[in-house]
Amino acid sequence: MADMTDFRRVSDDVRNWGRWGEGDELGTLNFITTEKVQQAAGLVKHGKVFPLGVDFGSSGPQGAFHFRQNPLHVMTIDGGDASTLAEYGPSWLKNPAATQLSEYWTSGPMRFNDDVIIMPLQAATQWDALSHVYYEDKLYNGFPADSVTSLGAYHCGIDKVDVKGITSRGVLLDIVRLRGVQTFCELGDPITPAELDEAARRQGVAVERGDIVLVRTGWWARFLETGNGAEPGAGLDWTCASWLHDHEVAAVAADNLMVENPMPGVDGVFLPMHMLCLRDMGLMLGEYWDLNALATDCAADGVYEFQLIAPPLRVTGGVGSPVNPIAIK
Ligand code: UVW
Repeated sequence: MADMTDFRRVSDDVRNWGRWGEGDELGTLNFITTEKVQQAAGLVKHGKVFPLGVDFGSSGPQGAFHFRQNPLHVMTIDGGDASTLAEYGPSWLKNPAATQLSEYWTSGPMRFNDDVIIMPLQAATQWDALSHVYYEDKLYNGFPADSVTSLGAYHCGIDKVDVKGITSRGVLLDIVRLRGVQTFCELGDPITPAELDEAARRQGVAVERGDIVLVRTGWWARFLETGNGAEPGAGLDWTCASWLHDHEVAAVAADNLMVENPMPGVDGVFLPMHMLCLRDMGLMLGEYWDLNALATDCAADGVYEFQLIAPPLRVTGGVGSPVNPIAIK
């Protein structure tokens, strides 16, 4: 197994600090040029739309890890309020909200419902911002780790990438299909750089500079069958960080919970690929993306490239964001 010496050699190789300037907070999204956005838009041939986001609700994949919960969604105004106020009148509860709502609802037919959601930004389909993972007190581009405070990420927050959309050419690499497995790639053999190359070769697609690469491991399909959000499956081996670097990829996303393989490929190091991608390369990771319908269509028409549109929310100082990505062919 690799050790910290191997890890440090790779981290030196892939580090993009200073590549786009000392103040850069976009990282590899800099590979997405105006020409790239144009090229991606040109991939829309049929108007077929594939939403890649999963449900944000109580049946989501969280719960096994005690530090993350599924979204808590509650109604704050609903039809019951309208009926009760009509029956008991505005002063029944001595509540200024009730008084105000009755003013809206005394004349005319309009009623409305409101709701609130409380959730970790990492609960379901998401982008990891560059400030999500760090080591040795440094974020991407050498920004100090303590610039992420209780007020939010001063550097490398998700709000900093808004200028990029995020949109580019998306390429699906379907490892479920490559391995010929029934539903998902079980824990055991991590997905290697050679397999990414082989998937691209067999699918007849080239991974190019500025692409957003989507890797299908089948994990989400398995979760829909079992409801077990803690079941580990095969993810990208940590050496895939070098592959992503060499291909000058803009971002990578997968249908599983952490993109990378859960078993450490570097002795004693948890999430080495997160450390290399987010902190050293400045490459964002997307997790819990539902790639099933897109993969079915790609297998049917043999086209594994598309326009991908995946803007995060502008959460001020957020270290991640929910997203409902869309692939369009
Ligand atoms: C961690 O769990 C630290 O990261 P992620 O949610 O990106 O897998």
